[in-house]
Amino acid sequence: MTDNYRAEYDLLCEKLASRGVDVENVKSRLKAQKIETPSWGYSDSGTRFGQYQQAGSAVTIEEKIADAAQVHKFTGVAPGVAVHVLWDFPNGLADCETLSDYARSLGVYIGAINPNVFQDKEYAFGSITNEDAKVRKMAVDHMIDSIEIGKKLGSDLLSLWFADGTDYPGQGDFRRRKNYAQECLKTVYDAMPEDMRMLVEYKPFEPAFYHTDLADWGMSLSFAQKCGPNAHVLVDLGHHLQGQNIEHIVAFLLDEERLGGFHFNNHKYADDDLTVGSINPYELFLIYNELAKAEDTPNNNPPVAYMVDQAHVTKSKIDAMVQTIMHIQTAYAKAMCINRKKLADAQMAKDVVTAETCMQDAFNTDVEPLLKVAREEMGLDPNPLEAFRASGYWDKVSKERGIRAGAGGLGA
Ligand code: RM4
Ligand code: MN
Ligand code: MN
Repeated sequence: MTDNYRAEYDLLCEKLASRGVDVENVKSRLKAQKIETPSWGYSDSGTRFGQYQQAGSAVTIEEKIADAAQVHKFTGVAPGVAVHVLWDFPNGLADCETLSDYARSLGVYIGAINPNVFQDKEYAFGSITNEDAKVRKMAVDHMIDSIEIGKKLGSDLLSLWFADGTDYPGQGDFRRRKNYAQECLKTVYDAMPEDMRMLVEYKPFEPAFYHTDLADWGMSLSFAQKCGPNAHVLVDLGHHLQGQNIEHIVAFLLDEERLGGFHFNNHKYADDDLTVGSINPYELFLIYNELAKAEDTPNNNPPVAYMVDQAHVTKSKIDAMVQTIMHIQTAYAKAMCINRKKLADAQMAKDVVTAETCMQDAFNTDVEPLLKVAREEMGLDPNPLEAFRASGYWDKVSKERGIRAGAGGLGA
């Protein structure tokens, strides 16, 4: 790509000014948005049919943090690294002693703490919904240990996903399980320090075949509301049925002041963990439209935690994560290019075509020059993916690390 983006940027500024868009404001918001990448996105992953190893995949938490630090180095907006307790800290707290300092030395920090109550054999019939009180306690204790890890690592986010569900009608009692879950969540909530937030993720399918106990945003919201003001809903984009209107859910949760954060990814069929924006960039844009609007007229919604939940099987891992950040920035930038006044007028005038055109015009705007200028102003290379590739980091670590066993989070 020729980089006369400055001239293109000037033209874009004129176009955006005519839409009532303040470009300086757009750039400063792009620079301020922080997106967390997941430690498990840098290790080997696979499908339920097999594990695939890549030369260079991270094994230790230190390697995962080092890889995440590269994504931050080249994008400037990804300083947080979400961690998965069992995969990253097999020895619990003992593994965390010097980790914050290490992360900080690389310019990043530890973000959301993800307990894991889905892999141990005890959880075959559920964790917080298990009929066996001992198993429920085991799950609660693990989450409370995870809070301690979070405190040690300076994290203020406890991010919860449960694989709980049943495979056949009659297998479990929905309401009894609901009440077990609520009781456990409240116990964990009460163990959090005041400045910690609980994020409750939902998923309508998988691994259970017949029902999942936290199946949708309404259930997460209900659990969160009953826990207290620091419990919020986490929207994982892959965790929706086909055709579901995610931006509507986002708007509703924002209005309820309970939108805690995102797990960004995209899906074609189910929870495919594809790069966010790769299948349906318009959906991502429409989600960002709700977020950008909420920033214009803030209520008491908590700060939204922007997190990525993608484990790439066939893409090169750091490349994919840099690309992910770029897709997110593109959607956000386009959402800020909407002519808000024209849209509001069209809505009032019941002019559906003009209203939709406002959305399409923004979505079809080439925001690349703007993103490049914003990056340049941050002291970054305007083309992060090319710059990362040219840095030689991946060649170096893939040679040094090679293919190794134990580089697995997911399913390893
Ligand atoms: C789940 C969910 C969780 C993630 C696990 C590995 O589907 O998305 O957030 O931690 O996968
Ligand atoms: Mn997720
Ligand atoms: Mn998922």
